[in-house]
Amino acid sequence: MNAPTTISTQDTQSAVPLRHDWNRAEIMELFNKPFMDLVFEAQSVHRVYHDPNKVQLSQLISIKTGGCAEDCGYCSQSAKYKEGTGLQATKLMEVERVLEDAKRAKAGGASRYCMGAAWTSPKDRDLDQIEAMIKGVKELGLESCMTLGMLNKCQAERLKDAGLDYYNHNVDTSEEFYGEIITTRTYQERLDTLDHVRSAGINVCSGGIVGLGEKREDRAGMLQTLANLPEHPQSVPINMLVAVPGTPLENVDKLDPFEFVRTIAVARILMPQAEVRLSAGRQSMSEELQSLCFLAGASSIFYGEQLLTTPNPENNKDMKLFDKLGLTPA
Ligand code: SAM
Ligand code: DTB
Ligand code: SF4
Repeated sequence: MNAPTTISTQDTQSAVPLRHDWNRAEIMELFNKPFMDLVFEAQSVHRVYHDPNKVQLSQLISIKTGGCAEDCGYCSQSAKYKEGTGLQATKLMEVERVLEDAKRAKAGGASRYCMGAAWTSPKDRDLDQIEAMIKGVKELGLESCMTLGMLNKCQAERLKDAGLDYYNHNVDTSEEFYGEIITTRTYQERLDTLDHVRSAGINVCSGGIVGLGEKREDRAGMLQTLANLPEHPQSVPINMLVAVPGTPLENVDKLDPFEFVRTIAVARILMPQAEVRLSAGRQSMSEELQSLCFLAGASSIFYGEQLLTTPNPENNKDMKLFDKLGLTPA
């Protein structure tokens, strides 16, 4: 790692301990700081644990799209909103097609391949196919990540045995605001899945969405939940809502971009070691806004022209920005 010469990594890591006892007032105090102070603090913490000039690239694929029984108000894939969104549901993709796409992701420069399915939870009968995908992705020399909805203990252990590196399951927002967005599964059920993933020895990828119409207090609550887990998630995706026509949130007021940067900065300060991912929403962000996110401690992005069902910037556009900033992919 190319650590800055002014800071000795050994000494500074003990000065930035990993805490799991954050209270809401402390987190709100961070959010309420002058912007420059907050971003400076986040970048200082960032440099203790990360190379500030490297950004990790994760590429997504939707291995099973739409027709989902859940009612997440932001999501294009819920069967409840299919008349409005017009999204075509698909069956689980064949392993070979997934691996062809993974090869392209690897050739394009991604280091992690994230496979998402629009399920409440996987059916045991689908797991053989899922395991073959994990094994194939690993053989290509990519890190593997899955997001398949809720998992029980047994399913998490099967995925671990297949070699899965990361499992993504977001808390999405604060416990208080959660019921405004999703009614078909509880916050506690999400935390239970994270428990099963962690206990099985799979790295946890968990974050959420901002711009759902929540308050700053809710963004603080979401980060409080994540930071106070028994271990900080190894990856923390922070998504800016992609307002999809036909979903209940299509007309929600846009979040001020500076508030998005603040959310990244606070995530970085609370979870110093985690990969904080600048996730959905980059397609409508300026280069300057994305750069502020990197300055505030984002260490990873979703890469590739498609997220799950919505567009993402083209690879060459991202690489031009990396060149301008002197960033290199990790
Ligand atoms: N169905 C699985 C689940 O919900 O656990 C996995 C896939 S789901 C699409 C993964 C995450 O993507 C959601 O938890 C949410 O945080 C994020 N997401 C989904 N739709 C989004 C949107 N329109 N804008 C921003 N983030 C979104
Ligand atoms: C996450 O936190 N964001 C990704 C991934 N985990 C699965 C998904 C973003 C989806 C954005 C909307 C879409 O493309 O459907
Ligand atoms: Fe289904 Fe996941 Fe979309 Fe919720 S976020 S509706 S669980 S695909």
